[in-house]
Amino acid sequence: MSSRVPLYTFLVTVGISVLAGLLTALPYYNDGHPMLQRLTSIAHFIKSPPTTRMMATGAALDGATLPSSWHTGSDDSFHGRITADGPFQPEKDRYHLYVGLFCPFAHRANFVREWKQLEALVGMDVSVVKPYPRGNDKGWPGWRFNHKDQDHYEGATEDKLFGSEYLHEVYFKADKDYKGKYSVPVLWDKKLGTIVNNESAELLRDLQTAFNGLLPQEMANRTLYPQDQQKEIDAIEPWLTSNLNAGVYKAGFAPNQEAYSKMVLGPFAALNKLEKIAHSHGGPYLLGRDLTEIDIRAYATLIRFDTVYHQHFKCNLAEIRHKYPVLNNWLKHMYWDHSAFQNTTDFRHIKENYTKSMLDINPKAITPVGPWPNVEEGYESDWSKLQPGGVDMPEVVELEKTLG
Ligand SMILES: *[C@@H]1O[C@H](CO)[C@@H](O)[C@H](O)[C@H]1NC(C)=O
Ligand SMILES: *[C@@H]1O[C@H](CO)[C@@H](O)[C@H](O)[C@H]1NC(C)=O
Ligand SMILES: *[C@@H]1O[C@H](CO)[C@@H](O)[C@H](O)[C@H]1NC(C)=O
Ligand SMILES: CC(=O)N[C@H]1CO[C@H](CO)[C@@H](O)[C@@H]1O
Repeated sequence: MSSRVPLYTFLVTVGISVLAGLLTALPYYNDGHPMLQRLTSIAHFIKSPPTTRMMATGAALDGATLPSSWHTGSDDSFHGRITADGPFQPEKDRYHLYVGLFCPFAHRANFVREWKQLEALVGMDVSVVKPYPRGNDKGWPGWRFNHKDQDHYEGATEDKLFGSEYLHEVYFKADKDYKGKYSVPVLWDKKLGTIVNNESAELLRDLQTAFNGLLPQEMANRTLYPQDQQKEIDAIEPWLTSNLNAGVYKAGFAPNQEAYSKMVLGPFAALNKLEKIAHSHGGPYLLGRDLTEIDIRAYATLIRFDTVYHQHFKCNLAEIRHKYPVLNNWLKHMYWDHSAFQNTTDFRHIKENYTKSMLDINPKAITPVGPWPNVEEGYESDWSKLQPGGVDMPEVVELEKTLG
């Protein structure tokens, strides 16, 4: 018995090494087939050093203990928060943001970065992926950076931290066993060498306060979630998210006529309601005198509405500019008079992502030139002169009554 154990161990070790060697080659042949993706994650797991594997289960790393809630769940997402009691502490020059300028969800985090001047004040730089190609229908190999081996795309950047070619390389640096999507935004911690968070709603809320201790008082005072408006913000967010922010995608990606005809109502029911809410508050922001999360969430979808969703996602019951005078007036003001909005808005990235990478929707990948202009000019600062508009289609009006 005692002489067989070493032989047995030897054979098992050789077996595993050969298997690991074979699997190592797999990522390079991965075409996104579910079976290959599983094998690829196994390969990443076997190749990963023990510390990386431990990280995923919440073990100690660099003296910091990562909570198990940080990176968990069936979708493998990251939910870390920057807080003084760690492990992700607010520090200068410690964090880096990855975004795509096309993405309305990444737009939220990038907006806060600009608005709170986190680049200048705490050294939070940004890397920007190209808007296309993303890869096959399973998302492999995913978003690319500007890279010496690739065509340069204006407004995209290199991976400023690692010089990666693909965003998936960043995800695998955080977790070699990563099985989720390679989505933006991603907040990276240079000190612990891992992803803090990739959830845009959490980043929108957290980034606006996370670094307040390091900011000048005037900047620290800026909040998108003011105490006296939290109740109203919390009441609006669920229907706004589901019917508008995600609603345009539900219409655009509807698999058949029946689903589309139903889903196209949601965005307009939400816009009808938002138009009235904005009007009742009297401007200049959607909820009155202060900029709030609702402005950021609405902006990210509305700035893409006439330019993309109206034609590409067939959300064509109305354009913002023709049927929603209050929202259109607000949108002009946000875009033309607030550089944190304008600086984070790039219409070429936006239009080309949708129209050049979704070949089932737009097989010839021809990008429509209009509408002209992308955003109208001429803000009316006296909101009492505005009459709220909307879509009066009976099905939309019925749905609107059920929101909130
Ligand atoms: C965060 O990552 C998970 C796993 O890939 C993904 O399902 C989720 O959609 C991501 N969040 C965002 C906002 O992209
Ligand atoms: C910041 O907010 C506090 C509390 O509202 C206020 O007292 C203070 O004057 C503000 N500081 C600046 C610089 O805006
Ligand atoms: C927007 O970009 C301009 C030009 O680069 C810059 O001067 C301005 O400070 C930026 N705005 C914000 C809010 O960062
Ligand atoms: C924000 C957004 O809609 N991004 C899209 C860009 O294009 C890819 C397809 O290649 C979509 O999957 C993304 O959702």
